[in-house]
Amino acid sequence: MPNMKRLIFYILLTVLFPEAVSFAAMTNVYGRDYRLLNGRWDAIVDLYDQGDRMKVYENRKPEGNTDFYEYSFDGGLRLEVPGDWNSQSPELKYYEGTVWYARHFDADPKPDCREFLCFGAVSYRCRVYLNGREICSHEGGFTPFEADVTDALRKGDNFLVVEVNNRRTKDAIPALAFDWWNYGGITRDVMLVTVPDNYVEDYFIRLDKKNHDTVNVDVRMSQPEAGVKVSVEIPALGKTVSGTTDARGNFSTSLRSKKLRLWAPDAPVRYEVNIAGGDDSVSERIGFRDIRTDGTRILINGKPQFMRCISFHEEIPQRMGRACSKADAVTLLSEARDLGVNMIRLAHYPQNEYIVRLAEEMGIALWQEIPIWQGIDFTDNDTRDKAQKMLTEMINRDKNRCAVGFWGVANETKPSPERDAFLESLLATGRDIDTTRLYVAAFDLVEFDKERKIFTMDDPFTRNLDVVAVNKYMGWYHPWPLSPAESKWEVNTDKPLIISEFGGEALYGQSGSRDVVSSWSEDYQARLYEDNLRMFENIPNLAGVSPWILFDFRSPFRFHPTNQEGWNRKGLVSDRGQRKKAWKIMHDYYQKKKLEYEK
Ligand code: GCB
Repeated sequence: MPNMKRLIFYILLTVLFPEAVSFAAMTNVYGRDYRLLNGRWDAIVDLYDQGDRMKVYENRKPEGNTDFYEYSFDGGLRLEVPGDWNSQSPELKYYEGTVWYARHFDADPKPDCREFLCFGAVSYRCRVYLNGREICSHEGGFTPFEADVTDALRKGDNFLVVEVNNRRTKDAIPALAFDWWNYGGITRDVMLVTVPDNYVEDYFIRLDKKNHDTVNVDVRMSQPEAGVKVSVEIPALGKTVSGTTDARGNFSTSLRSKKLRLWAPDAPVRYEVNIAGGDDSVSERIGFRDIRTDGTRILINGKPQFMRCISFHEEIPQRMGRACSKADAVTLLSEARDLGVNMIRLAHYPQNEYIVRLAEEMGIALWQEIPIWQGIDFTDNDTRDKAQKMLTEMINRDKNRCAVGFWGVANETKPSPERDAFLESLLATGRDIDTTRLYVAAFDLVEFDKERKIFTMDDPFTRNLDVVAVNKYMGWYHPWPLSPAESKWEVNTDKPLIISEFGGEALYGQSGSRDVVSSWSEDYQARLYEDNLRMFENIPNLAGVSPWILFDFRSPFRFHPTNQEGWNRKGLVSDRGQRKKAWKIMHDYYQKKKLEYEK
């Protein structure tokens, strides 16, 4: 379509069908015709934010004898993409501010195709310039976004600049302080993706909630054009369904097969699914599973499950940097699997697709959340809009990943009318897109009721959730009011309850008293685990537990000069990969739970 016609078409599209263009990114970029723009990029560190004034994105070079520019991308710092900048140079370890990234790349745009620049994630906010022109901006450090660069892309050399800024602000998500490292940079893959003019922009393919031999299919083409042929094929089932789009470019249908086998943590079956629409086609492996609650139980495909969970940050401790590759995903997930888990809570933000896809392949269920982590300004409507966008971006990216069983909307928030309205809007946003997962949030409000001698929690918002989760650090932040065996719980007794965090710190190799918290010893941490596991026997609606955390992780919250040195030491595994004593206790507990539920 010539440029003018294309412009009119999109203006009309936006006016007539605003929702048709509201998707942030195309589904399944890794299934497309793409070229990675990873590698070493040139970089300028811009502490005082002067690059904008100098228009560094124009990349000007002196032409006449009187010209000069006080910047150049040539001959300076070079940074690896994907990657955080903090781990790439000692000067940048604590850096929070702006870095300009730049690189050249060659392109050969095809006729009748559209070209997109797709970013897996940039932390935290960015503006993208192609050949001197701003093409998009994005806020949010953990979700993907794309820019249609069909009109900006040149045959031959192109110059791409990304202004990245990771300064913490009150209105950001997360906000001013959080218990993990504020890594900045282009932290995930950058791709140039080529698709036909009218392409399969989005699809949602999942098991029907009632009939477990039926798969529901929604496909949306990028253009609102009726009569475009769409087909969805699952070769292993010998099934194809096809039809044509409606005036909005949508096609919905379902597919039945008595042979359909479901994905479950102990049997991670997935099927190759081919989606074709007009001249476009895209494929990927998709699994089908049902997850629901029944009273206080969580059922996967009708079978009660105890969620043997663990958390990790998207960080490789040995490198003190963000995890960003498939090899990193193997490192993190193989250690999780050895612990005996059937689920991971990806803390505290959407993690990269390598992790999500590999977990699914390995049969590990996932809880994925957005970083609504303490300190969020619930009175700010812009922050709420950002949260809704982040949630939408997360769900859209991973809605075809059956491993994801839980969408988390918040961690450790306190009741207030503003908080309630904010979180309710998130639940509404989520449920509008996806009703095939359980919605959960983690709270730290469980208190000991001295009169009744019982642990309780009063947060009416929890009624809106499918599953309630509680972070409770008995034996660490909270001394025991009673012995663990006497500690009874009465928290949201009508719903499944997950203990989403518990634990305490220990320095690997440090021995000390089993009774003294400040020994920071493996012995005290092991005792704390024994005590907590004992207490869990008194939680009638317990549907899963998740120790905090698998690996020691970098955190500016942790000042202790000898025991912490900038690390949160609650890991079951140290920053060097050594397993602490508590690891074995948790491992044995999970073996026992597995057998109990297999009976
Ligand atoms: C929490 C937070 C988690 C922290 C942890 C801790 O409750 O959810 O992000 O890292 O406590 O170690 O204090």
